[in-house]
Amino acid sequence: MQRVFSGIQPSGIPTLGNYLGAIRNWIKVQDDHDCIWCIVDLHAITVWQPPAALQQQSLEMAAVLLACGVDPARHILFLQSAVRAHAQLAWIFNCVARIGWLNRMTQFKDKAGKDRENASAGLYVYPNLMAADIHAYHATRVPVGDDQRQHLELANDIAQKFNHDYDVEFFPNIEPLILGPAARVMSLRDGTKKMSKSDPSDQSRINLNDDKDTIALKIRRAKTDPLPLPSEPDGLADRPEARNLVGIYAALTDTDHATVLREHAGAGFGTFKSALADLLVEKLSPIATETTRLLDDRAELIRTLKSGAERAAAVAEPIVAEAERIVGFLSMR
Ligand code: AQP
Repeated sequence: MQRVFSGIQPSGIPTLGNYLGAIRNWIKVQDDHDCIWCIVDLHAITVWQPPAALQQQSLEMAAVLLACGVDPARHILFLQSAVRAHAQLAWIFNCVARIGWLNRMTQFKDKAGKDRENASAGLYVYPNLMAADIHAYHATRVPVGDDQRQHLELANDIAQKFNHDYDVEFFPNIEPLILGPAARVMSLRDGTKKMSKSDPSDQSRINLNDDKDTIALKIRRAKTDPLPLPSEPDGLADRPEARNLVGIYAALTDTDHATVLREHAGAGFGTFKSALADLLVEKLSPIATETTRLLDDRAELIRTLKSGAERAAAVAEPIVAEAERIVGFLSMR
């Protein structure tokens, strides 16, 4: 079976965007892949996280992932900081990747914003750590959204340069795992901005632990325009907020924009939002309920993460030890 690696940052409660763009796909690939699911807290601190909040968010992330259907018995679920191999390999990759490559990464530009000089050095080398996350397990498949594609190409560039510089065939090529059309969910307050768990406005997103009244209220307040829904997807071209809500409906029902519009053409947003809120409650309420149940037993969550970290380390440590040997580090073992 191909080995899959994917990570999610514990930088807040995961959102509907994380669910439709990533987590839902994780569940789908578990049947026919050997999966390593990582809560990437090393990545999370590239942006300031209050320490107590980071601990709580890490546990909440574990609970949400389990509630969504991540299977910690057949696969591996763990916290990145618990497996030292990630940081060790990332340092080697910092020395392999070229500054010019990192300068081209659009996510750094987006996340650093205008105050680039004040961004952490960690945010800048984030793609090197992501490459290390994957290569530490010799994973060959990574489920990615469009926003991560550039990072995956960089991970392959790093592997090739490492193999070339040290004259080895050690790190394999990674291929993106494409699972149907990418579901990119946008902010409920601004249809041109992606929905993010760290957006300062809670109204901009649906959190996977929102209760049904909160979901209904957020959808009712979601920004829209005064026009009714068109009958064809072309009619959504200059209407980012309308397109976003239709896209969410389509993703939740496993259809496309055209199918949703055939059903709802001519409807005003009052009617459509109410149908969308009902659908969201139907799909997300079981996740929220199960998350709350899992969070009630903190000790069991920690046990699951500890067992995951031990199994992850058993895979990654020999691979990273071999990379260190290739580089020329003197072994003290
Ligand atoms: N709005 C989104 N639509 C579709 N997919 C999304 N993802 C994130 N937001 C959306 C996908 O979720 C996975 C995990 O993301 P992450 O936590 O590692 O980082 P991120 O992409 O930066 O997610 P956030 O929610 O925006 O986090 P913050 O606010 O901390 O920056 C990725 O596969 C991503 O594509």
